[in-house]
Amino acid sequence: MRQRIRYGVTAAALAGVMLAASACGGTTRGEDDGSGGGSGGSGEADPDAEIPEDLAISFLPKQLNNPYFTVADNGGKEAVDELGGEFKEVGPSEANASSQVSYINTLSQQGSDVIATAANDPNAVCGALNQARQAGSVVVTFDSDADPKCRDLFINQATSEDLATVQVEMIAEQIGGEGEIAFLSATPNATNQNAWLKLMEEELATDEYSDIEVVDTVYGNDDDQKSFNEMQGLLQTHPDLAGVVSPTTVGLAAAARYLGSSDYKGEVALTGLGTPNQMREYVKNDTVEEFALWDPADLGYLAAYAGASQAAGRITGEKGQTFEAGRLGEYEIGADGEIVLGPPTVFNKDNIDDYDF
Ligand code: RAM
Repeated sequence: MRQRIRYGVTAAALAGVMLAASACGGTTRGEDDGSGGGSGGSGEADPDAEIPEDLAISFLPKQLNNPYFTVADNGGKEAVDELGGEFKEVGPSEANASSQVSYINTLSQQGSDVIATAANDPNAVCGALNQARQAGSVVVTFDSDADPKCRDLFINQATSEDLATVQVEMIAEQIGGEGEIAFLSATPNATNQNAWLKLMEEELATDEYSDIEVVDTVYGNDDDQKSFNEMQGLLQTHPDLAGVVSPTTVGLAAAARYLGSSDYKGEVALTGLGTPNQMREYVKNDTVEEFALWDPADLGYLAAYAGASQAAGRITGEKGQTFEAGRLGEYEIGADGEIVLGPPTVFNKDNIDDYDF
């Protein structure tokens, strides 16, 4: 077990740090020599603070064995290696609402300096995350946020509005602007998918899309077999279905597998968010025309740099602060501690072979 780093500061300064920390519900570990010092989200940032070499930076994805998170966490490892820290990846095998709680508790007990996690539920993880913060961890959510009260920073893959718009535009185009569509989502509690679903429904309710009707939303729970079965169920339940949007890499790949070997191939459009490596064969065999994603490795990489920067005191989570994220360059913190990676990429036959993740 890793020993917690103690603040090497005077009693008066320490009292100040603790006051600031208790006001915002979190503290971070500082450096032994007192040159860096931790910050709890409201203290002064020191952009020149050294990032300590031995930071323990742990990744806790929604679930292990999801290729998307394997790539994201490996991006995190790349950053941690560059920073000379200790990387760890732990996580549940299923993306249930409360499946991450015991992992958060263990990481906190082990003295992880940074916990980078994609929340399966915005609230179920809250108590454990806040306990970890009180014990000194910086909590960075990436991919899927927790309640902002329970984390320091959120690394969003793109703005939720951009992700909703790109998926609505793709499905509208692929079904010729009219017909019934359905959503095949991840888990019912996922913060990220729920945000995108809400915005997609709002966009589809505007005049521009008045000829498109959303007839169903089903949940594959980011489980391959359940997603496959749910796709089959959608097609059987709605004989007039023109298209399906699956805003999850697990759901989209499973749905494409079902669609590609069914009589619906070429009749029903399928799009959403997927990894190029999982979707390549379905794009090449004309099951799927176009889908979108960001680079998951960049997302993990940015999460690690952001967490390390906050643990070092370079940033405190305030809007407008900036930090260097290695090969990705400089990023700025937005409202509510949110940092946006960048716009999504659309993949189709023309460009899919340019990507390998
Ligand atoms: C799945 C997960 C993840 C989501 C991607 C698009 O891998 O649900 O949270 O961001 O799909």
